[in-house]
Amino acid sequence: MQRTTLSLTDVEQRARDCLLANGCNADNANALAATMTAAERDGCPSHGLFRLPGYTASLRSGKVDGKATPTVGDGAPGVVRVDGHGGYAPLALAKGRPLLVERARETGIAALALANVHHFAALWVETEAVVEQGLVALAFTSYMPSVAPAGANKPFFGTNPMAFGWPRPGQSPMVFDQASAAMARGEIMIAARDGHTVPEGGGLDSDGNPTTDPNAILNGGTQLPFGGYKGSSIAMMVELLASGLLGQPFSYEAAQEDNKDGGPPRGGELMIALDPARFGDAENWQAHCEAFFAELGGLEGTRLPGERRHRNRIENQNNGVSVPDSLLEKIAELTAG
Ligand code: NDP
Ligand code: PYC
Repeated sequence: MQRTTLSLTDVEQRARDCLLANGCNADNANALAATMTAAERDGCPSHGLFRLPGYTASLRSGKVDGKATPTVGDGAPGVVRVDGHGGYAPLALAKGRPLLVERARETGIAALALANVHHFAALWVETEAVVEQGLVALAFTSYMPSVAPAGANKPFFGTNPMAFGWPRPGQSPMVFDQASAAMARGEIMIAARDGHTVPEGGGLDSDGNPTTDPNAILNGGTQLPFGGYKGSSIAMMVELLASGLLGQPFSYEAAQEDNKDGGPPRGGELMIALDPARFGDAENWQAHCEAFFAELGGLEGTRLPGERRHRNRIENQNNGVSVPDSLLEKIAELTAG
């Protein structure tokens, strides 16, 4: 596959230009372009420019309002509610984050309840933004039916990621971010695009047989949860927290209302932020937890989640990122109209 190396500035500019040409206002285009660029920067291409054709499709079909202005309100002293008014999640997150952080510092724990948003991104982006303010953070969002619950062979749960972040003042925070599927759907789509197989355990074909063929999983088959019934329960928890709790569509309902344009469905996202100085070890939590990370890191073969990303970040900020030419051509076409 032919590829071209782009600076991160160039990545962000191409994303922004394409979104502006297809109906986003500047606020939404900037927030989405920054989110995709962060993914490219950290070596997570399945949630980088790869998502731009889907975002564009959802603007062109009118499913998503690229000019939406999210509004921030109170659900309770510790619950910040943001209505995305049918726009994309990144701008709604940016609008709600300052109050989430303020409330978590005031009360020790606060939640951000995002409604009426379209989420198509990696969750670590918003999780890290809260953790960088010195808070512990969790994030959950649902998707559209992609994953068979334990015991079933048809998709019902979304790929339903959850992220968890821990602040490490003075150094990169620890953030893990994982689908409750064995693999994110984006990774399976990239394997299909590039003609690769996927690891065993990723999915079933349309007859319910295990397969490593990404096309068989994507076209009539199903993805599987990670770790069997344990991942299945996590996927169910994410549906309940990100959809049921917030009055937003479950994955199966999101699919029923979706126009199948290839862009993100409407749904919700829950973030929870905790102030680590308010739970019993105000003086020593940081040193105590750093000692824990040191013990963990001392075991041969281990690394912390997020370390790969932070290594990529340094490398890619200096040297740029390599993007398939076929994707760049598609983006140029979409930008031209
Ligand atoms: P991965 O399985 O690639 O990675 C999951 C986590 O495990 C990462 O935090 C990763 O850190 C960490 N990790 C990987 N290997 C190790 C290791 N050897 N030791 C310690 N930690 C490790 O991610 P997924 O395929 O599950 O998900 C990819 C992305 O897809 C996520 O960003 C997710 O938010 C996104 N997604 C979004 C959805 C949406 O609806 N918006 C739906 C589903 C997924 P590191 O990055 O440093 O490797
Ligand atoms: O990779 O599973 C995925 C995904 C769904 C929505 C955004 N990413």
